[in-house]
Parts: sequence; structure tokens; C-alpha cells
Amino acid sequence: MRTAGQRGCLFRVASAVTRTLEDIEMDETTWLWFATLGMLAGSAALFLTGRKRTQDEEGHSIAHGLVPLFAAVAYFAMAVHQGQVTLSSGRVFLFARYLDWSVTTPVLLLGLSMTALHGAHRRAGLVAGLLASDLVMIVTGLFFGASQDPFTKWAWYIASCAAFVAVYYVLFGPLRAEAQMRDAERRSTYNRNVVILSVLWLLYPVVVLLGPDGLEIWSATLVTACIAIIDLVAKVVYGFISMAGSKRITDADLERGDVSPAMLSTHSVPSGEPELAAAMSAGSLRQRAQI
Ligand code: RET
Repeated sequence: MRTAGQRGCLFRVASAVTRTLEDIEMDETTWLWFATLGMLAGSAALFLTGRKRTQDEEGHSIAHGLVPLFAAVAYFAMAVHQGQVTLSSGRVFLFARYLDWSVTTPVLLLGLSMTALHGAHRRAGLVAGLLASDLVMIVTGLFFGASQDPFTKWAWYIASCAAFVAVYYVLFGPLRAEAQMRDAERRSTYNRNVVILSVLWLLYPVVVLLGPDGLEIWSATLVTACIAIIDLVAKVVYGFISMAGSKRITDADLERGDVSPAMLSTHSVPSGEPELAAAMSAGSLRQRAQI
């Protein structure tokens, strides 16, 4: 439970952040360009630093490099005024955000699920349910943003929040239980990542609610600035945190010799020497993987 003092402090921090963003005097289009370039730089950094010793690690690196790259495409479309429509009420609706989220949020959730499940073949129904709830959250959110009639708009908002609760339920219920059955590295990486991800994701419905698509308390520029920053953290900073976790997991797996040759990335196994690879002991696996 938070005390009144802590709540007051959080409120002061939130208003200081919004005042600072307003003081930055960047218009909405400049924020969109800033996010486009930030996402491009983030994607390049994630691709360049991502390690690929095992297929799991390779999968994480590619996924986290692609997430900001896809976001850069959406931000570019919005910066050049293509990813938006002007509704009959005169409100400009940036729909390209939702195209971005409909691709990037499932990828991020899939990465987290793989950490908990240690492989793609486990609990496929549960993972499909998680991704479907996420997609429902984004699609109903898109209809919320495009609505003009108050009843329809709030009905969509509530539907989107309900789907969001289903996402949280899977992350903190069955997937967390799965993660607790794994080794210490997987367990702690899942526990850390799920908390960071869910706190960051909670900011989206709040910011959108306060903006022109919702209660119209915040300006379009302030919402775009906030979402650009949250998006950069949720995609790029979270990408680095998740890749560091995947490195720790791979280090421990290789240390224990808990990686079969088939799970090494093909470039880690000398081509034409599959028998040699199959015969590698735990120690030489570690050496071959060049830790
Ligand atoms: C909307 C609409 C209103 C209700 C809810 C929403 C949730 C949005 C979320 C977006 C997350 C985006 C991320 C992108 C990163 O790549 C659609 C704003 C619940 C949770 C994490």
C-alpha cells in the first residue's frame, strides 16, 4: 500500500515530467522524427550487439532488433503525415501506432513466453491465447481511437482494458508458474522482465486516456512526446535488458553443458563437421561457443 506521501511524490514526479516535456518546445512532427531516428539507432545497436551462440539467443537478438525497426517504419509514416487520418470532428488520429503495436507487442510477449517455457513447443495453446488477447487489446484500442461517439468510444476502451487484464493474467499466472519450474537464471530473468514490461505497458492506456483520443486533458503534442519516450524505453531499453537476460541464460546453459549441438546456431558449429559437433563435450561446447 502506498502512503499519502508516496502518492503525492509520484504525482509531483509525473507533473514535473509533463512540464519538462511541454517546456522542450518541440512540435508533434519533430517528436515523431525524433522517435523514428531513435528507433532506427536502437534497432542498429540491438542488431550489432546481439549475440547468437544458440538458436534461443539468436531468436531473442533478431526479435529485439526487429521490434524498433518496425516501429521506425510506423513513426516515419506518422512523421510524413501518412499514418494518420483527420476525423470528421477535426481530431487527427494517428492510426499507424496501432499497426506498430499489433506487430511489436506479440513479438515482445513471445520473447517473454520463450524465457518462461524454455522452447517454442511447450504450452502452444497458452501462448496462442496470450497473443490473441494482446491482439484483441490492440484492435479494440484502434477502434477506440477511431471512435467519435462517446458510448462507442468508452465501450471499446473498456474492451481493450479487459483484454489487457487477460494478458496480465497469463503473464503473472500460468507463465510465471512455468518460469518458476525452470533453472535459477530463467526464473530470475522472467521475474525481472515481466515486472519491467508490465509497468511500462501500463503507461500506454493512461497516456492515451488523458490525450485527445480520450479525456482531452493533454495536448496531442504532449501525448506524442510521452508515447515516443515510453515506446523507446519499452522497445530499445527493454530490448537490451531482455538480451542481457538471454545472455545470462545462455552462459549458464553452456557452462552446464545443457545445450545440445542441435541448439547451437549453425554458424557456431563448424560446417561439414556435424559428427564432431555431436561429439563435443560440455567443456568443448563452451569453448566452441567462444564465451
Ligand atoms: C490502448 C487503448 C486503450 C486501452 C489499452 C491500450 C493498451 C495499449 C498497450 C500498448 C503497448 C504497446 C507497446 C508497444 C511496444 O512495442 C491500445 C492504448 C489497454 C498496452 C508495449
